[in-house]
Amino acid sequence: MSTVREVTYRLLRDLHMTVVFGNPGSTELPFLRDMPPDFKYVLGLHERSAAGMALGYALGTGQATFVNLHSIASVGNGLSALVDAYYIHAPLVVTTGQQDRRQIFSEPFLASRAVEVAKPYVKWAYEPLRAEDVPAAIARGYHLAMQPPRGPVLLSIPMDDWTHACDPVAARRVTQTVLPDRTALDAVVEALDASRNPALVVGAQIEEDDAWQEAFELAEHLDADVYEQPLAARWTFPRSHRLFRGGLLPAQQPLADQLAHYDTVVVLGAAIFLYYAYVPGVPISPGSKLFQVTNSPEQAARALAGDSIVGNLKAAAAYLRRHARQRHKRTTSARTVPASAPKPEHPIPPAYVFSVLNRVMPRDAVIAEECPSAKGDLDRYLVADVPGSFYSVPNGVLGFGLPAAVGLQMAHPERRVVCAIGDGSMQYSVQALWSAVEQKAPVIVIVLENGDYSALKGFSDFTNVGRNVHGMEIPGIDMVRIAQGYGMAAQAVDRAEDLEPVLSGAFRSAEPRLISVQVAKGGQKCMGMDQSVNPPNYG
Ligand SMILES: Cc1ncc(C[n+]2csc(CCOP(=O)(O)OP(=O)(O)O)c2C)c(N)n1
Repeated sequence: MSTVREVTYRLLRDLHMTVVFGNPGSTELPFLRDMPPDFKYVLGLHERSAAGMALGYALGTGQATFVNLHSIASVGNGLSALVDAYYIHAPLVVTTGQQDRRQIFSEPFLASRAVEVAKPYVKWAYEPLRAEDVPAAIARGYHLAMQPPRGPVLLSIPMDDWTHACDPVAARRVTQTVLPDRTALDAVVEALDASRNPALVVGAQIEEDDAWQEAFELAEHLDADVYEQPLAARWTFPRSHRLFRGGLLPAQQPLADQLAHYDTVVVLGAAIFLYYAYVPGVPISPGSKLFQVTNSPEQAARALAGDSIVGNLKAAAAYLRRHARQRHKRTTSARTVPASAPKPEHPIPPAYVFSVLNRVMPRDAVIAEECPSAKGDLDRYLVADVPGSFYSVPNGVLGFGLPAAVGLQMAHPERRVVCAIGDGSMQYSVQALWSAVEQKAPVIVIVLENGDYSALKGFSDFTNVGRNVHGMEIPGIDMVRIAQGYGMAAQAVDRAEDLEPVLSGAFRSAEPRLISVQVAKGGQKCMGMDQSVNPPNYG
């Protein structure tokens, strides 16, 4: 009879989870020993980086990714990656070692309560009651992780389980497409047919449900203006398209004002709505009919307004396109990058960095973004028109960008991944630089070095907290030497005229590279908002 370990490796192979991202400890060694040669182990030097790379890999491949973390450190160090995976709907099957069952009662060294800690941020957290249930639990976790809304699951596995005898577990097929209610969609069709000026809001789930083409065709069929959800974790509509109107602001009244002009608004695959700073108001103005199509029953239940339809985005968008009346094409011209190109000043404005990057990067480049105060500049100057081009922090927890970029690059060897990241953000998962080198993942890391936490200063200004706050400066970090210390080629740029040749050189090279650009401090606006939107006063 086979062992739990043997059955598990067979199952992982059958489920196509042969890349294992992890950081090992004594409680994981009985699983990790003698890994079959068709498996690949990707070492992260910290659980945040290991799980964060897995997250990028899962998003890039669209498949569940297997993660093996250490004991309670899985949720101690790795929890923020699980939080990211939960909010961005990344299918991760995370396993973590537990102490030996025969002594667990006495709470030995490395006893783990990971299951209890992880629960709010995973779709399922479980420690099997019997060793021989481990492979079946992994299969169950896989199917749950892959079922939209996708997300992480966590399994805690006692270290003595792997040698137990165990029956084989078949990799069953479980469907993942839940069709939306047609009668409910007919109500949306009716509203669209009666509408004078409809708008669509596109959200991250469009990529999750492989609905990019259907959403695009629906927008053209309706000739509707298209907005990106606030603080989009994924861009899901061609940025240069004539119907594209940019992102929604992440606060109640300003967002409602942006959409007030439309009599019908259909949100495809996003929350209603994702806010940041509290600005009192209404979710949607009384003159606009609001609908949401979402693959998440939970998101539908908590929407602040509108009628929600739960189900697959691809099917819903195709249905709406087939049944709603086609509208005449207005004469709107293609959206272009702002005509006034930013000037090459000193220190270099972030807007200038992104205008140059947009000029030199391949049109199918993948962007992993984590540059809080320069987010607006990136949004204005980078054009991405193909699916799977953009990923950003899903719930405000920094440390997402760099490991996600490495995982995305591993998933897309034929595309080039650029990580645009703040010098502060970089520190939360900096070890992923080493993994990029080890994996020969040619990610280009552009650090926006401004020596402070500009975004927090911007938030302080916006909310009238003022600037008398400790902990806002981070001088003296040498990103080039840190990258070189991890074995990555790196260079600094502090003159605007050097930027283009250095960036072009990075794209020509087939190696990972870090470019640290001395940029002007940001903080003029808070996620695109200034005092004109009536912010709260915490001063
Ligand atoms: C894990 C984590 N810790 C702290 C914060 C709070 N925070 C939000 S923005 C920010 C500043 C980030 O600095 P940097 O990456 O240099 O970007 P900048 O604000 O300068 O644009 C911080 C610390 C956070 N969001 N996540």
